Amino acid sequence: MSSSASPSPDGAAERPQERLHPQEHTHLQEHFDRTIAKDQRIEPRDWMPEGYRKTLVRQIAQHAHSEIIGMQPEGDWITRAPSLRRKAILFAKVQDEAGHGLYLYSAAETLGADRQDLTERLIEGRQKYSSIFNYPTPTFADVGVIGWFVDGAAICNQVPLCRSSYGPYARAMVRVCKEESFHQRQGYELLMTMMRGTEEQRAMVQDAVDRWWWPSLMMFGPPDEDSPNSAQSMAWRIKRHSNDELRQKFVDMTVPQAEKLGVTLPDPELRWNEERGQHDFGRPDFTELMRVIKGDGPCNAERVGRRRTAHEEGAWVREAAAAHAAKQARREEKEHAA
Ligand code: BYC
Repeated sequence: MSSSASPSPDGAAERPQERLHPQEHTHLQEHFDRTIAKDQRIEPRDWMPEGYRKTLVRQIAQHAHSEIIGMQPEGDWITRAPSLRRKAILFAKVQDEAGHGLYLYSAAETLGADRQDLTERLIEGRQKYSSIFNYPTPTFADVGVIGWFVDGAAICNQVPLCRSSYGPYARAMVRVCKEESFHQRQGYELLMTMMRGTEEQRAMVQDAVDRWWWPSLMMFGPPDEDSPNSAQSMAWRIKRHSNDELRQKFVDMTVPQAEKLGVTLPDPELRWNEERGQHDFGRPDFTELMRVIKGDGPCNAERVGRRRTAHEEGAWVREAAAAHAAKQARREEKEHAA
């Protein structure tokens, strides 16, 4: 944590009270509002309302935590992948997720958050991560379905975030989305291969589809009428579409892909609505979403426990890196003085 900041309950370091003349504050607020209205970017050095900064730290930290926790369900299959090719692909994908987490923690740092502090908030259950990563991966078909559904949902949600009003977040999303597209295709290609295989493999794919469909729809968050953050986040252009709009987009994108693959999506209410030009679909069980978010999903304890162990076991690496950086700085100081 920087010396000019002190901890606040949400991980967004509290900035020292700015002693601004009320007129100056009004001027800065007007400039901020104009920048947002013109669809231009807010950058780290720009003045921003405290609520805007805290909302970004909340969303970006949650997003970073999701990428890091999200390595676990698929990572479990690296040692058991059925071929060298599948192992190499999965390795690359899980590594990409680590990279996404790191860009996102860096983006949160530009807002004054501290990475160590954010990690501690995650493992103490004070910050959230996506509900989707609290479901188990009992078969290799789960790896394919995560790529198809979860990365597909991530693309729907994150492509609009490339136009988010905060510069570092929007720019991180460009790279992340390119990689998510590759992830989605690898998942779909894996499922295509399995569907061309044996009866048992086809049944495995259908079973994974049945288990992941509803949790994937829940990834988009509560319905719009129960989403406390959406209105303000959309006014600030942090979020560009509502949770329900993105859920609809995902359904419309996925239905033809399911048909081509030869699987059935487990929703008896799913049908094309000619009038709306979109699919009608059933309502996800949002009480399950809330239960999982609160920590009571099938794998919450396992996921957070593993993250805690990894963090504790990595303490010596952080200490060694800090000692090396301090030594380097002392050497440079000496060289300057000489
Ligand atoms: N899970 O007012 P709302 C990936 C929380 S990584 C858990 O609608 P908001 C990938 C929400 O935080 C996928 N919590 O909130 C990685 C809020 O609680 P707080 C992650 C959820 O922020 C590896 C409360 O419920 N993607 O793709 O306007 C492998 C009320 O919700 C969930 C991102 O993080 C949930 N599903 O909208 C493969 C994308 N839904 O914080 C793939 C960026 C809601 O007020 N994030 N909550 O205590 C977003 O777009 C938005 O934060 C959300 C929620 C749409 C998720």
